[in-house]
Amino acid sequence: MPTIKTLIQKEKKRQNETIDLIASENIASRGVRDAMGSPFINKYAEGYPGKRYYPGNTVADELETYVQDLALKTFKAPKSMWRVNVQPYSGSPANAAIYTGLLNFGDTIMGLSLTHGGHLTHGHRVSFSGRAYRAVHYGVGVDGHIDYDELLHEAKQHKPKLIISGATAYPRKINFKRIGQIAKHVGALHLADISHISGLIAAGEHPSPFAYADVVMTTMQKTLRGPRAGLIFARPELMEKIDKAVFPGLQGGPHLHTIAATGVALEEAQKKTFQRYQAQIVKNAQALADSLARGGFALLSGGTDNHLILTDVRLLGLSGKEAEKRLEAANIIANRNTIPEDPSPFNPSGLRLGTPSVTSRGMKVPQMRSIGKWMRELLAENRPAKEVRPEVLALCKKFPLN
Ligand code: DSN
Repeated sequence: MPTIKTLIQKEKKRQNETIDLIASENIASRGVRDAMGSPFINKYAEGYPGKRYYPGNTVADELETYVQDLALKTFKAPKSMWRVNVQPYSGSPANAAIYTGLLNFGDTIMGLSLTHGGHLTHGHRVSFSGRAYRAVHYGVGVDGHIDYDELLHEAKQHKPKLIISGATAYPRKINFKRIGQIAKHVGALHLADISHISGLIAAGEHPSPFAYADVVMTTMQKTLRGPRAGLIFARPELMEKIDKAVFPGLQGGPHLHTIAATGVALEEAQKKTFQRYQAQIVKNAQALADSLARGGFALLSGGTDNHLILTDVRLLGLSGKEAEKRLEAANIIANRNTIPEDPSPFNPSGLRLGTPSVTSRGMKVPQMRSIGKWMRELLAENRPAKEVRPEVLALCKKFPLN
């Protein structure tokens, strides 16, 4: 019979002995994890600083205000132009709050299609976002880059109320300026969902959308290396509606312990080491992409500008699922992912690889070359997983989790 304690030990061991290439995952610091277990977990604080529905919230007010300031500072968003809500439980609820706050049910929204690298909450038919709203999509062209001309064409045709930029499986820089201009041109609001690349943006490794968006949303747990949470930034005139949609519209009491952990991650983001970390994430992704391309892998868009790589494994005679399984047998974790030609997300032909987690462990370019070599051996040369696994374990041992 397991106990939670033994399961935690088991999961810790699994993570320590695994190379994690899931692009949305990372390793939260000890400080972030301590804040999650802090006494803030005991407190209810419905409402916002200075306007709570429960007593005993003087420290909670101080906490939430401080974390709001840190969030604005992290993204160099001037207080005169931006407000932030730090209460969303995660990215999907944050997007739900933005839509319900700013739109009416049935309004048209437009986002990157899921099979081209978007997100379920950007209007996919199985998500509330594709059911409560009329969703239209743009995609990537044959070169794997977002087709901005198609985006403009679709936007002119469908006149969406909201255009969403941002992706979960797009390896190139996003031209937020162009999307912002298109949104203005058709009278739409522009929501930049920067969940995947927010750490890179905070460190200047990817252009920022703040000058070109009306609303910016990010999760905290990906490149920002924080807890599972969401942040919504908005122009002051939009924020009141979004605040009301978060609470009392969709959520109850804020998770103050998570807000405290968000604050720890954002304090960490002010440090020089954070800048270096984000730059290394990109260097590592490019080194891994290079090693895979040399080994004959087909990379969507030919490479990467950010933290992730998308590879089409059909040329290796594999499905995404088979590739995922073979890697896992050798303790390398990467998720199967759709690529543009896939008819549905159920049996995709792609594999998504990301470097935030391995970079947090301290791995650099030489280690990326080893990972690229093992992937080649496992997926292209049929080397048995039991031969590769001891080599993977030896590398993991050199780079333990914090
Ligand atoms: N599940 C996240 C990802 O893997 O990109 C998005 O929500």
